[in-house]
Amino acid sequence: MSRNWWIAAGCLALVFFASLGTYVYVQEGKHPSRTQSSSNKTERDFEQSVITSKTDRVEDEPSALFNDPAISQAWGLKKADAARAWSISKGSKDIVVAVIDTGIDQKHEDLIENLWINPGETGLDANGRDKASNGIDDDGNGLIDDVHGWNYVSNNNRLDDNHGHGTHIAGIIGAAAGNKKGISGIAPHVSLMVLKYYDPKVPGADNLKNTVASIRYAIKMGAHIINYSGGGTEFSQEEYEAIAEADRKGILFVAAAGNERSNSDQHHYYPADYKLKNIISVTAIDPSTQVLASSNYGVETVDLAAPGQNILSCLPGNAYGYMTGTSQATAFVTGAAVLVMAHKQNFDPVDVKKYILATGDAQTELAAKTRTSRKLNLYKALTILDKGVSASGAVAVNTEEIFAIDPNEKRPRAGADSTHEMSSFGRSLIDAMGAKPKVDKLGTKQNGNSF
Ligand SMILES: [Ca+2]
Ligand SMILES: [Ca+2]
Ligand SMILES: [Ca+2]
Repeated sequence: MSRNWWIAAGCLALVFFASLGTYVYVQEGKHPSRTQSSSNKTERDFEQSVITSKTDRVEDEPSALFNDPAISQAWGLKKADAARAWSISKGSKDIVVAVIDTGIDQKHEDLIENLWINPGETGLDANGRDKASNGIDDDGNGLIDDVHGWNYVSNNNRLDDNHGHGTHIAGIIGAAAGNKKGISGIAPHVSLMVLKYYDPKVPGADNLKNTVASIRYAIKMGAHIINYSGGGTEFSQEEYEAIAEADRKGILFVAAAGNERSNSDQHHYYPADYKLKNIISVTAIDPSTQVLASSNYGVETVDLAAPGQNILSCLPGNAYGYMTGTSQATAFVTGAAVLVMAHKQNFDPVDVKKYILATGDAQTELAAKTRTSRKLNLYKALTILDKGVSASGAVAVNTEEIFAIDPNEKRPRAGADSTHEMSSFGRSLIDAMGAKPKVDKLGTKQNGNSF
């Protein structure tokens, strides 16, 4: 072999590896976004909520109900009538919510007491060592020391949140109340199972595959509700089947409608748009009940609206801050589902879904944006339940009962501003309820924007 041949071969190899290096670098630098490529069927991404401000302290404004200093800054809690709801239910540690997201700050002062604890990885093993850290898969589920959940990005039990999104979502659902720290979650009594499918520091991970694995874990390990504040435009048979399995196991799946600024009836967004009866698709509203310009909408595909603009919640490092998007709205509805499930045990997820949708406040602003024309109302979800549902969880035979107005609420006076009221349901909700309520029973009194 001639010397020239070796030189030529060496140059060729150099060019090849240099190109490969550039390719790998570009792949690693690429932020996963389903909008960039419709040909990549493996993409799932958390909603791009933006931290609009961040602080390690929160203003000291004690609440009459809870002593959490920042509670009065939470417009969404007021909008959803949380204070009155909490007089009925604050949730239950028995309700396990799987938060499939970017991880969590496990040491956050307002979250640490509400982390789910895997009973099979807790306590002492035969050698007197802590099962949570003994390096052994004590419960035989194939994962070592999965005490609070699992990191499917790095395939270990380290759940650190390198983005902030997952910690923020967890706080909205279940930050501790009455601890003189931070905020209160919608369901301050809850167990948060943490399943990490995305990490900005680990590029190239298969978000969809990690999502499906997370859903499977939640099913296997006994979650009651799955919160998924993310999605993508590609249908995935594996993801669909995992959520269908969750449905068969009685697990509610609350999904973000997405921040694509688009009509989901025309441009589907998954998993929110899978036609499965255990999924609630949630869009986001601002304090004036307008759906955010960034939020997806759809009178066929988006079920309900909930607060999603400038929502105060937890951030990594014992911090707090504001984020905006359908992710935040989704967490509100998940919190509501915890309250309903804790208040009425043995409820199946489809019942919980029906009640949360049916008891929302009907608003004209939402008629062209959602299936129900409604926004979340925590208090009504709990009080109307009391009137129409038996302790066994059987749904009231008379659906009018479900829609009945809370007798403690004042009706709007004649001549009062009623522009925010809806006089009838959208047809699709009636279909969803499986019965046709009388329209004249449905005039729902609104406090609207008076908070
Ligand atoms: Ca294990
Ligand atoms: Ca162990
Ligand atoms: Ca708190």
